[in-house]
Amino acid sequence: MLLTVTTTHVPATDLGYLLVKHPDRVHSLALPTGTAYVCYPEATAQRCTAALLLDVDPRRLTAKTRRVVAGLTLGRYVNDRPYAASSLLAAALAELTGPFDLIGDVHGCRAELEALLAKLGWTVDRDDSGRPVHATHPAGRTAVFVGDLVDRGPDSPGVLRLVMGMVAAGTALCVSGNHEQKLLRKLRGREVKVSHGLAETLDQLAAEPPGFVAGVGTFLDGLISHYVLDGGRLVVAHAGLKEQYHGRASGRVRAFALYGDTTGETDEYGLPVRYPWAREYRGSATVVYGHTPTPTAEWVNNTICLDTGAVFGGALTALRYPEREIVSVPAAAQYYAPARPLGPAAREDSALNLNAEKISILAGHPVSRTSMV
Ligand SMILES: [Mn+2]
Repeated sequence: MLLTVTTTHVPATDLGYLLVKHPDRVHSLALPTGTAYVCYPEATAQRCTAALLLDVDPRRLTAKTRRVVAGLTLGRYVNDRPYAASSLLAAALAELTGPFDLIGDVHGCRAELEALLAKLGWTVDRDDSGRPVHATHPAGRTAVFVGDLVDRGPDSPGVLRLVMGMVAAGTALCVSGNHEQKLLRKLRGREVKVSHGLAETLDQLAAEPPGFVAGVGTFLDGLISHYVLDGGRLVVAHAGLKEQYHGRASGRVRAFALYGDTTGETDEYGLPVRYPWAREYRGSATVVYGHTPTPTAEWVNNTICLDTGAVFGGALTALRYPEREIVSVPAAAQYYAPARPLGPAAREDSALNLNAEKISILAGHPVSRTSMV
């Protein structure tokens, strides 16, 4: 985090007295979470700027909190990156009030993303080859992607190029989906199972220059797992987030945000069973997420899933916030066959499979059928 303060009150270097930090020196202070630096990029009698840089050391943060969490089967996948530092950023963004255009799981459907942005009133900028690289909205809206930009679809690099441009320019935010995490691990040389549409993304990235792929790695590594926006009234996480986790940082919070409330069980399609956290949600913050494809985006207790299965031939869906208006474009094709038919919305979900029923009885509360991971 970087904070700068500038004064033009002559003599401007009096700022140094005010901060008790000499303008000619670089000051550093060790903190429990990292190191704080204060320096002066400019210090003249007319104009003086002090800069505070907080360099968070994620290893120091995680070393304090790392412990074996019972039941956290995904722990080894989520404890390897600076989630705690990210959480500081998640909370720091709470002052962003929108308006937002929140966009569901794109999964490489670049043409549908372009169509959706156009329908929402965005103007897409292109490079010399005609590829979309940036977009702006005349009303200054901010796009928020709920993650799973990549895999299965026809043009994951094209989606990344556009979203990376928007994020870099500050017209979009993006949380990480589970597919971003898996792609990042693959790009970092880790052993991952090339499944669920990752092979398509890797093939597509192989046609891109190494510099672009390196940029993708940096982008994915910088994605945090949830945002708290609009003064705490809006929470965005790929798989949703229950109230007690909002603005919090831990491996368990991160696992929930990326993968949902998994039980460790799988259903008859080999897909993970998840607790229907949204049906029990009673929080005041609106929670917007994706991850579980449903035929239509529906409100469940002040939460909404925007994944309407574009890559499976459904639609790409956005939520205008604070208007709470749903905007959708149909997919031009079914790009990928779903592992099982698209399930009903959580509210209507009554057809529990055997595994889920068993767990429901054991756990003493209802369980939803799962869907694509
Ligand atoms: Mn997902």
